[in-house]
Amino acid sequence: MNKRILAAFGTVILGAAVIAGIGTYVASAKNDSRVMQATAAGTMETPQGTLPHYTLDISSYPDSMAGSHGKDGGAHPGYVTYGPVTNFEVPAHSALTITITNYDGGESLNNDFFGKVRGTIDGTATLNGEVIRSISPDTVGHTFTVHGMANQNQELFFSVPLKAVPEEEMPEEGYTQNPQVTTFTVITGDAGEYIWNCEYPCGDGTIAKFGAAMSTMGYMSGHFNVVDK
Ligand SMILES: [Cu+2]
Repeated sequence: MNKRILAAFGTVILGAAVIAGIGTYVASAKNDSRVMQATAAGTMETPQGTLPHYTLDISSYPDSMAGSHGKDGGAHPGYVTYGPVTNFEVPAHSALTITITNYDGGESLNNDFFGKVRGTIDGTATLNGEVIRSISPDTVGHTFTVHGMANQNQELFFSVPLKAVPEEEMPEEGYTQNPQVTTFTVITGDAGEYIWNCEYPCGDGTIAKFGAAMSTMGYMSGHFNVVDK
């Protein structure tokens, strides 16, 4: 094999190893044991018939001062974070409506793939009440992305981009009065343990902005466990 191909091959393998390493790290990190249970909300008509309906209500913030990491912001007051917790437990074979209130600004994804709403009922979400299928990949605050295999034949994938709060709406102190509210519904499937994370590069300058908050459990990632009720 010629040297250049060999080198390119090596880079790909190294990249794959790094990604696999991050995945393994995220899956094994359990430094935040707080878990939010989905709230029961009757039933919902879905393409898969009438299903039990549950809701989750979470937020994303430009720093860790909202209280979810302690009143002084915890170990990393400056880290962007989801809150009030980042570990979720949701019932299997149910319709789950997730509402995420984003108080953070943002910029460009490094992969437009995550600008689209994926894996929700109808492939849609609502943004501040309006139906969307995607947002511009250069106005993304964060994403909420669940992907993974619970075992060989069971996978769960959905990903929803959160619109960034415009720069001029981001106050110097505290949080904007005009957060971006995104709501979407997914069908959970079989019980299994999954991981969610944000796919917007919102960490600091390390690891191509996938370091810091992006690689610390409890900020931009967490557990997403689907359980039999
Ligand atoms: Cu993020």
